[in-house]
Amino acid sequence: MSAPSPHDVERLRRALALASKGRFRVEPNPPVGCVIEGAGGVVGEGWHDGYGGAHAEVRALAVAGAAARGATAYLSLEPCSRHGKTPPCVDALLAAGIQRVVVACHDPHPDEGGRGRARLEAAGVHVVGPVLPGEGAALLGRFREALARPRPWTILKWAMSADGRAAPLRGGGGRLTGDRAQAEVHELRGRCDAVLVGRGTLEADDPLLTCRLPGGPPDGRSQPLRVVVSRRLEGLRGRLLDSAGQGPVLLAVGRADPAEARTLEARGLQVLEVGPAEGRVDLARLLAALRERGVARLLVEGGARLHGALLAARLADQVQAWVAPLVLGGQDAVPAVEGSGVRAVEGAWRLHDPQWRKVGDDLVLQGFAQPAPAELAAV
Ligand code: AOF
Ligand code: ZN
Repeated sequence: MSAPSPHDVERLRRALALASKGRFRVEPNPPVGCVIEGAGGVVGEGWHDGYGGAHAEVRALAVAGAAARGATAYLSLEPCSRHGKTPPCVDALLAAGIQRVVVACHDPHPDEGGRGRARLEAAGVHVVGPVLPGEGAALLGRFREALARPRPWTILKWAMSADGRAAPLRGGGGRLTGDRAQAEVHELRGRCDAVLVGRGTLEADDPLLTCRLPGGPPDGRSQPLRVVVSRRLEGLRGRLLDSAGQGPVLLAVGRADPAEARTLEARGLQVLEVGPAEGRVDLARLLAALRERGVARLLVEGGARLHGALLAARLADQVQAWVAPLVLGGQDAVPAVEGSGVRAVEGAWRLHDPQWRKVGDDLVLQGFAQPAPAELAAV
């Protein structure tokens, strides 16, 4: 019995709904959902809930336990067959004794190409699908686009007062959000391959940019590569530059004086010359260089000018904006985003699929900085 039934389609739609719970948490990975159903009904559900974390199948199988033996797995995406940051889901499905797998769509990753399906079938598992290729692929547009781009998935994160200010004075930092917000930001750092700030933020906030959750980064991940972007190396200082022992630090500059670079490298810091564009660091080249170094997910933590420049250059993919219940006011307060901005509301950079959440006393707004590829096609 392997043809899809209306019941199969219903379960797959549930897997697709579960997949979307991973939105904003897994990109550039695809969001994936899984439902496991035995003879008596659903025994486990799961979704990919964090970049670098367990895949949907593994989480659903953990809920199902022994009840997965002989059961059907409904997947929004064909299961992976290769070792990435986690072991192949095909192995987990086989080890659990799953007998039938129903998939919504293929995995467009060039290293997959139907291998997951072939391995399952070779082991005697019935594989059905792709049953909902259109609905499944609609969830994958951003993943497919990110695969094809020579830069990381780039998340801009800022915190601001209720009146949209990031700091009361230029060069004067200070934390606006509460402890729960802070913990979420540390988790986000731990789920990114690199964290980037501009020189101004280094000087104003003196950040360490490490993930300081009690157990360290989640899922046994390493500390992110911490990156400072500046026109020049001269005069760069701060706790970050003394913290190479806590994780890698990269100083990305337009031009690097060779003697200065050697001194900094002797302190365990990495130096990267990116080359200037009109007197500033070429941000597209910086992001491409980070991608070449294996950075697939990048968090940008300011400052306001860097955020403005990345938005204007369409180099941002996701925005996470925290709003604290504070008012800073004043002419000299620093806005969350600077740069040349837009001339009229009609030209504003829209955040797509916006999601608002309350975290402690703070609000967090997340959205995608670019329209979904399907929306683009419809234009
Ligand atoms: C699955 N289930 O839940 C997801 C899959 O880097 P990794 O190890 O997280 O692997 C990411 C790749 O795995 C991604 O490129 C895509 O091909 C697949 N995504 N596969 O079986 C999941 N998220
Ligand atoms: Zn997998």
